[in-house]
Amino acid sequence: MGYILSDETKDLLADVKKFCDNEVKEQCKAYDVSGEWPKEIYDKAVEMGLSTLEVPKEYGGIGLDRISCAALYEEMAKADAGFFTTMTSSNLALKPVLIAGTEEQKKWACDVLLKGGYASFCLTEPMAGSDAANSKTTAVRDGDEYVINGRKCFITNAPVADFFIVTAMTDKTKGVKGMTAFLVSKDTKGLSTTNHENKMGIRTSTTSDVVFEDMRVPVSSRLGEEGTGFITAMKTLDLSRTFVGVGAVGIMQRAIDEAVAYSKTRITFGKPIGKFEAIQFMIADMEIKCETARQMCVHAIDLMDNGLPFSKESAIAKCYAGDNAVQVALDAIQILGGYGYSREYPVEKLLRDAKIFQIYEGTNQVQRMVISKNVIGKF
Ligand code: COS
Repeated sequence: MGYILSDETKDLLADVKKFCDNEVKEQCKAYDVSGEWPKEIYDKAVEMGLSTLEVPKEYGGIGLDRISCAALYEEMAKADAGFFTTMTSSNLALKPVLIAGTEEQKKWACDVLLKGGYASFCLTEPMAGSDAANSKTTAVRDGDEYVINGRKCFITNAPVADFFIVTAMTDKTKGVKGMTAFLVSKDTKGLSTTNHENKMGIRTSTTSDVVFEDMRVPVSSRLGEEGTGFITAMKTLDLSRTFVGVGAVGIMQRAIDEAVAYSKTRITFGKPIGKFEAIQFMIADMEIKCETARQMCVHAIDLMDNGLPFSKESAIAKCYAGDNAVQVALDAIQILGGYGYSREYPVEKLLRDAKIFQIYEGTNQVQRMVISKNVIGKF
């Protein structure tokens, strides 16, 4: 399946596959229609430790290596991309804590997740999406506290999160160097979630705005020094974008599996459509895209694991996988024809789910900015 795994991980993967096949894949169809957050599925997944794969061993987690995480995340996305999004988003929020936090902050955040909690990474604002530096959220120092005011939007897990990573401007005159990150507990006065998004896809994940109204947080909740928030956010996204690519690979693999199964049973002109070269070559092209994307993710992980620069490769993996997930889902719909367009069959959902992979954790236009900056450099 494209990853070289230890026997231990293969066993773990088999357990995750079993869980996804039996408890997620079919069940999520109804939740895709209702848009309801399937708490009972998530309770079981959290119980199994699927939301804390990346919590390091020194903080009580299993600290699974990145390739193993990729294999497991792909399996989750194959079952349901909203499920994958929910499971990976707490790890996204944990990354800035592990990058810039104190020992106390790391221990606290890991404990919250290990006890079954969720977390949200709050960078995006109504006027600061791709232009993340254009943040309007402010944090004003007042003695031993900061007073935070502002609004974040499109925040995954927000309605269920136990802690939030919040970026805010501590000094607007310094541009990106005036942004600071904070680790904020859900119980903090002045914090609320609102405007639950009714999304096109990944409907089993929950997404909302997060609002801060004169929210007071202690100085000890600051992640790193003042002014380091933007760089911490960028480092976080560099790490997480490869896993977004992995999620898109999961969608592609599911699309291929569905298209292959259909092509063996659907009879046209007296034989299964899989016997026609027109279909065989479409499936071959889908496989080329899927396996290429998977290996791009593997390559980015290899660079990370070896302490080499990986920002460009992570962006390439996310961008290529996201763009091709949309195309491969469209191809699966084409192979299923009218049935592919029907909500009774699973492939139209794959297209709706795939679309977000070109948008979240940096649009694919932003990925191209990152890639071109790395290739061309400053001049
Ligand atoms: N790692 C470390 N430092 C980084 C970095 C990275 N990956 N990316 C940028 N920086 C640094 C730069 O080196 C620069 O510092 P210096 O001025 O000291 O050289 C500083 O950060 C500003 O960088 P840059 O000028 O490239 O910033 P821009 O405002 O042009 O923004 C993009 C760059 C577009 C890449 C950034 O805003 C971005 O990623 N936007 C999308 C945000 C996103 O993914 N949102 C989704 C949220 S999660 S769903």
